[in-house]
Amino acid sequence: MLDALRELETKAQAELQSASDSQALQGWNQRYLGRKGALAPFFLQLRDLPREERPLAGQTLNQVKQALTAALEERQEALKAGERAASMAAEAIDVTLPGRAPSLGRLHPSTATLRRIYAIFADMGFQVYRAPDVETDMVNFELLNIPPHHPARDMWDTFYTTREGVLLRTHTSPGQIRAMREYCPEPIRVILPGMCYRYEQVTARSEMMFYQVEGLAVGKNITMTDLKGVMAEYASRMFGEGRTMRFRASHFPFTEPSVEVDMDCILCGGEGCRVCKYTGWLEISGAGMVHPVVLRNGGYDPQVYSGFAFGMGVERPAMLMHGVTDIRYFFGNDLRFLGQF
Ligand code: FA5
Repeated sequence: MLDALRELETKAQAELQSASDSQALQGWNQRYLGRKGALAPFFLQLRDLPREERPLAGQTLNQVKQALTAALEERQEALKAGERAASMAAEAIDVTLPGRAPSLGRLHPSTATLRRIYAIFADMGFQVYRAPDVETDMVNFELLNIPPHHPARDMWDTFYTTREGVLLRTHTSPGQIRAMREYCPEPIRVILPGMCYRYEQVTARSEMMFYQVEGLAVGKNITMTDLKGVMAEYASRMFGEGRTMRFRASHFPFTEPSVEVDMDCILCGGEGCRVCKYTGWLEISGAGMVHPVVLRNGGYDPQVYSGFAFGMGVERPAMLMHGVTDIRYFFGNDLRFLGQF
């Protein structure tokens, strides 16, 4: 029996070494160590051996069983390590390859321009006041001295909501009313940035949505001179030192007197070129002294208080500064354009 056992062990060990996957190992386990495996009959035979031979035979049988069990575990470990090494080799990552650069976001040119404008006016003591994009007809028009059927409504036509009297604001001027009603009777020095909407033909210079920045100063003894000084300071900081300013008579229902503020053309210095349409001047803002009716609608007594207001676009100066020829690029969402800033 002992010889047969040794022979079995040698055969089993040899077979184990040639088992090359877990399925083969399972088969081997069943064949030798399983309940109906090759070792099982030896245990039965033990009972039939003469009493004095049993201890040695039993001991040897247990040794062989333990040796085979240990060999199986060792082989399983070795196979697993081999499989791990193979999968690591197959899925290896070359850490020396250059990575994929994440595309970096950046500020939209309108946002960047707005931030420059905020900084300039902040230095002059103007704080930012936020007013809603969705407005009422009352605040967008009527309280700004533009009653129904006023001809000025034509050039400031907009998009209407399904709710009667609620619309998308055509300019940032309704924010004047909101700021005045909030601060009255305190003096005011604010800028009101935000998106405006117009129902009009979209062209290279006109969009149906664009940013404006409104300015409003209300207090005692505020005059046109203050407006002029603020506009000149803004133009010099935004477009370069020593700008020449020009005020042209104009009309807005919510200012009296009203002006268009021009500066000398930043490209030709006033000589005349294609950008300034050979006039030598560039328009930078509509402006004027706050109309007494508007002051009163904001809660201020026009006999005691006065103020100036201005409203300017944001994309048009950005076009000038960056040489952009078509305003439609700003909200066309084309990364080839946006990626240049
Ligand atoms: C107004 O909107 C007045 N509320 C400005 C104002 C405020 C005057 C306070 C007096 C006192 P206007 O419609 O001209 O004015 O627009 C002002 C600026 O907004 C323009 O100079 C231009 O830069 C910009 N803008 C107007 N319409 C468009 C448009 N369709 N696309 C792009 N920018 C526009």
